[in-house]
Amino acid sequence: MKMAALSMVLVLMFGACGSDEGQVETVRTDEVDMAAGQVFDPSGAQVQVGDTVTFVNTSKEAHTVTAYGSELPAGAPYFASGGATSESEAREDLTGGLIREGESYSFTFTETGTYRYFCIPHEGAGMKGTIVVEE
Ligand SMILES: [Cu+2]
Repeated sequence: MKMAALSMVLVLMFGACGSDEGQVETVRTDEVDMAAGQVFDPSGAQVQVGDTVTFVNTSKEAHTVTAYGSELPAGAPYFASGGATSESEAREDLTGGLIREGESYSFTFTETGTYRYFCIPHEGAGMKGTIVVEE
């Protein structure tokens, strides 16, 4: 009986830290901070379709919220701070999308699926995030 309980715990532990590429650890929240250290916090957020996610810059640096255009769920509109309508447009107009200290950007997700996004100036530093929109 004790052994069975122990294996159960091990299975749960391995399940939780599975390194599947498509596996994203998400937190149920509609607020994502652009935090010190050039990170989105939480990097994985989960909301329901129709929810508005607000990205708040709690750091001293300016950031962008820029969707990876090629990874949008089918039928989902493109989103980026500054209002660019494509990833290339956002990349070309970097300053237009900047969110400064204390400012925020909100987007309402009307299609279910997994959205990956990044911060243009800090993409190389790994400042990326995922929004999972559930039914
Ligand atoms: Cu950034």
